[in-house]
Amino acid sequence: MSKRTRAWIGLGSNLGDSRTILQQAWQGLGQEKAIILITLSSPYVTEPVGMESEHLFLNAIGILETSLTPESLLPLLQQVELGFGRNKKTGADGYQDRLLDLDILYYGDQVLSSSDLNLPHPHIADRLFVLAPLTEIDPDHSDPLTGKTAESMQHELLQRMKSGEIAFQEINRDIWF
Ligand code: PH2
Ligand code: MG
Ligand code: MG
Repeated sequence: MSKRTRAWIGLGSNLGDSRTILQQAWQGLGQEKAIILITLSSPYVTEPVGMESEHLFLNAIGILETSLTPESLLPLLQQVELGFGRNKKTGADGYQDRLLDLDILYYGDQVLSSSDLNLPHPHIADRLFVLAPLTEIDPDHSDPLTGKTAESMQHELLQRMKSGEIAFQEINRDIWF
């Protein structure tokens, strides 16, 4: 029995039946032999951040345990994205509307940067759609790079929004079904 590591996964969708897609994607990951699901946050309805789109996102955070390395978890997540109809990346710059996005936010306390994977995920501190669900399910989780807890990162981000340093990010906690 190989060692299991905890991974924090960001789930997002702004096309199609996002609620069903996120739930089915998460339950589908739980069918993998090498994955044990621990917790899924509430869904959050969020405005698109860092991209222009008419379509609101549904976002959530899940915690799982896995014997897979981050390098083998990543292609598995990409397979699940494709299974839910996500198009392969186009050459265009910027973010596209998507049926399903699964990102590895943290993998244990591992810090790594390669051409296809950066850990921790580089944008966590700037995204309320990550920090709100993370604070909901794991407020004391500390970032391996900065040592800051999820709750304190959320607090700092909200302060930056209130001071007008960055734009407000609309977010509303919802329920699954
Ligand atoms: N994902 C992005 C870019 N912008 N905005 C919201 N609200 N939710 C997302 O999941 C999201 C985004 C890139 O992956
Ligand atoms: Mg993403
Ligand atoms: Mg992604």
